[in-house]
Amino acid sequence: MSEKHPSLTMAFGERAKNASHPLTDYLFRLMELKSSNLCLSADVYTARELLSLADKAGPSIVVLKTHYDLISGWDYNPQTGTGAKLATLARKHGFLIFEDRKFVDIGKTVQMQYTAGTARIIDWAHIVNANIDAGKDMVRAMTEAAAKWKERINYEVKTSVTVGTPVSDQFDDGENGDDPDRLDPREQYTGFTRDSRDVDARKGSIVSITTVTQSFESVDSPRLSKNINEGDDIVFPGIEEAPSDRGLLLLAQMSTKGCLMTEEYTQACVEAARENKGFVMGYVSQESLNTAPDDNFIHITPGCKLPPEGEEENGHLEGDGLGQQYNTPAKLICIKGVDVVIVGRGIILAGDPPSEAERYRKKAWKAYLSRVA
Ligand code: 6AU
Repeated sequence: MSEKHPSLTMAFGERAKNASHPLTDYLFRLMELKSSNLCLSADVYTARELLSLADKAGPSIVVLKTHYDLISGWDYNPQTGTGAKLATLARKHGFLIFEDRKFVDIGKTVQMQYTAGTARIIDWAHIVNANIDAGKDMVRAMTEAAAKWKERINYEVKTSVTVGTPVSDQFDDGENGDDPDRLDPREQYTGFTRDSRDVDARKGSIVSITTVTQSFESVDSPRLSKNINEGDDIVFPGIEEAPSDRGLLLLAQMSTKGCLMTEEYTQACVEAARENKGFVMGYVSQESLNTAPDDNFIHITPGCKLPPEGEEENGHLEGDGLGQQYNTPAKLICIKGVDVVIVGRGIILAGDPPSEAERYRKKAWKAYLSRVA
């Protein structure tokens, strides 16, 4: 890490102006607005706890980090489920959602894990992260998947329904039956009603056909309009809604004892970030990796804890006994040069998590102010 890199002394508001990713620009401005560079790692057990914690700690944070797969009772409904509820809280309190999925696989598999399946992570998480052990092509695969998704959600679904008398070739069961696009409910669905008196339907006469055609119409709002219910559209004052762009953080270094990520691996992350600036926002790392003159990546850092209130801040912090190691916000932000600290158990296990989140917010912000002073 070069101590003199301009990103270490530049205010977040200034860095927003040079950001190559719309979400990084937004996040830097949000950080200035809320005087916060705190990410809460909401590693709790149930969806109810997650939503309650997000609502209560929301005012102190700029990023809420999830591990959706450790939450019991996660509701997958795209309109009313846990992801949609988190998105509502994110708009209300002004924070971004970061699903800590640590993707690592061949490009095609990762594209599917990111955009499809039960969780449809891309629909509700502004940010995800990836371990690029599989190689840099995986980052390109995710970049392409996110671009396709964005193209798609920027169009609102328009539905028209027609009912008509059938003509014989309209009910050839085999026709289009193998076309997967036809099965996508957002594109086209055709259903038909058989005469209910014919129980086995073999000789049934078709009395009506209902065709539901859905077309896409361009909309300006960055949000997924189909996910918004009445009363859920409160937006945090002082800044516009987050852009609909999606962003990636590369897991370049880990906080754990004996981590096997080599310097060569970390350097490959730096190259992948520079090659995919339109999608990669920055890194999950333990220090600043901005070295080229125009590097302006954001660094989000776990393994952060404060000693209990009133205790010496420069003393040694115990790990968790399972490999996790901790540093204070002051060390990570002022000495290591990272931008946002991620805190999980330091806040969650406190007697009063929202006020502990506020204590971390103040400490981390003070460290940032002294770095740029
Ligand atoms: O503050 P903690 O130790 O309770 O939680 C730290 C959180 C956990 C980890 O899965 C995550 O941060 N994490 C990561 C991430 C964010 O990718 C990388 C890493 O090197 N160390 C780490 O703890 O949810």
